[in-house]
Amino acid sequence: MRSLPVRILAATAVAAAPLALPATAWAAPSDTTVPWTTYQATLNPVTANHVTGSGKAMLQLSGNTAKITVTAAGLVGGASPHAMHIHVDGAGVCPKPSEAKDHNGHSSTDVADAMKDYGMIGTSLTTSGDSSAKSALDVKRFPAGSRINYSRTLEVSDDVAANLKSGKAVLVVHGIDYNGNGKYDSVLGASELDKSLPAEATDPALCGAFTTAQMSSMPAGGADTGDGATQGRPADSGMIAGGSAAALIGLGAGGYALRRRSTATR
Ligand SMILES: [Cu+2]
Repeated sequence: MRSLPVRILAATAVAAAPLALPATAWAAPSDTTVPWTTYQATLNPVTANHVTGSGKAMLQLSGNTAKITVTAAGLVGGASPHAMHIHVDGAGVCPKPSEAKDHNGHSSTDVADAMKDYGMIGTSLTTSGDSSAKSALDVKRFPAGSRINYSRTLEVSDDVAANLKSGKAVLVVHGIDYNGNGKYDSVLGASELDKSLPAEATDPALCGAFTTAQMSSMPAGGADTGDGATQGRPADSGMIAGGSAAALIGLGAGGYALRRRSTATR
């Protein structure tokens, strides 16, 4: 008579075990229901636009949620804003120097020239608020200055997610200094996107196509952890990133010193 309840209890315990035992592990499956995929892009200068800077981007995607970091150096400094977008639905490549056209008497590449290469704006990498194509040129909500250290988690459209997966997503940082006078002016005329802006403010400066990173999962610490696959050392410090960039573009010691000084005053 007494053994029956014991057996029932035992059976109950066994049945409950698969649910009860991995209690601490239950959090993990819900996190990985939609696994994170990591994409990275090396940002190269659009040389036709007299750009010498460089940078890199990393993006972790799960469903439509994207954690993205962008680091760059060697851009137009001061208060000059740099619109940044994920471009989609093009050929998934960056414009070549040979594709430059005449703009106001100067050979350069504007946004329209590069459209067939990297496509339309899919996501605006704003610092706050809306991040759709509607904010493409809302220059007050983009990073400004010669160096970019951007990090944000945002929602991307189905189209952007699909373009990332198919290798057609391209990161573009805009804003150039074609005539080297340290600011945006109308040397190349007005922007074809917004006549109230000089073309220098919207022409592409840095460009890189996203590719799937050579890693199965992100290490703890997330997107700001260096992956070792890009130039130089992990760029968790702006100075290190700047050093790599300066080395990449062959800046002399004088140029680097200048950059460090201007960074210190920001
Ligand atoms: Cu863009």
